[in-house]
Amino acid sequence: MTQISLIGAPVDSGQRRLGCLMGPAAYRVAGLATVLTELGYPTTDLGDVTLPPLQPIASPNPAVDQLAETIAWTDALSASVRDVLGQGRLPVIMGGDHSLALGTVAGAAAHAEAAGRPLFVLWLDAHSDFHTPLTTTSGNLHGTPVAYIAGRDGFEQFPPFPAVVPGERICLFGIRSVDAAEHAALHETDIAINDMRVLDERGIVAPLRDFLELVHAQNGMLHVSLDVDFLDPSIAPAVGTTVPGGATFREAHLVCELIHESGLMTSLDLVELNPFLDDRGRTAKLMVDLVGSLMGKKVFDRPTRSFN
Ligand code: 4U7
Ligand code: MN
Ligand code: MN
Ligand code: MN
Repeated sequence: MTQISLIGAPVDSGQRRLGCLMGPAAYRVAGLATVLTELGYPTTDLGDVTLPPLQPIASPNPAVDQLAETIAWTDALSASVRDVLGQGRLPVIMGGDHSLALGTVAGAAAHAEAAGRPLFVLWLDAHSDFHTPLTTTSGNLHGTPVAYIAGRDGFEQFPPFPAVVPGERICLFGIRSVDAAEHAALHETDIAINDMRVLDERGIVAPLRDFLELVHAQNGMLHVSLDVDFLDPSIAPAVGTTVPGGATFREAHLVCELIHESGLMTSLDLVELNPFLDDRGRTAKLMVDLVGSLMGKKVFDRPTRSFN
């Protein structure tokens, strides 16, 4: 049975609305470890990663906010994720804003490279997060991790990304807010763009299976990065960057169930939960339920199609 390590990542430096740093505490209160244990996974909570005191770092783009903190989180979380994967365990990162993925995916990429396996990234999000520190106008670095992972220029102040993930191995899923600079840059890549228009037309199953089949065919590792704003704000209000028209309750569960059935996920980020904006914990509880589905909780046990 897979062993799980929960990593608390109270990252709040990637955007300006305070509160994401309470995310790890909210996941604990909502019972994440208990859900995993009840599903039969030996689960260890490693506690929260912390940062030493930092000196400010200036960016060539004056809009960029909290660069030193975000670089330090990148270093620290990359090391934690790499370490957990090296122990043969499944890291589940309890965020924290999405800038934490600069580090978590770097750690996964370093591990995959050492293991001689290709890393794939499934990005469940309303946004494409394809800015660089040079193109962002908001200055909020939570809008940049996909660009870092894909090896775009502009991250010279960050640790070099260990093994760039080619566009064919990245799948954006659920997006419905893409800035002009991101849109232009995405056109130059082979990243799979499953925006809501595509999902409305094809449904979520076919495009997701297409991607999971690629991962399976190449014996890949699969990092899943789940941004709360992937979900429709009517079911998941506790996020700073709500965008209407997101995944429904059942679409989100079905995505998670299909990922589980594939048996392919090797690391998971839970990001952008802002418990200060929640409605009696409902978003935190929904995220925990989705992790349940990702890890095999089902309504009814029946034989399922599998990729293995
Ligand atoms: B998230 C934005 F301008 N693109 O750069 C930006 F719309 O991790 C949003 O997906 C980024 O929540 C959202 O600030 C980052 C904006
Ligand atoms: Mn995001
Ligand atoms: Mn988002
Ligand atoms: Mn286009």
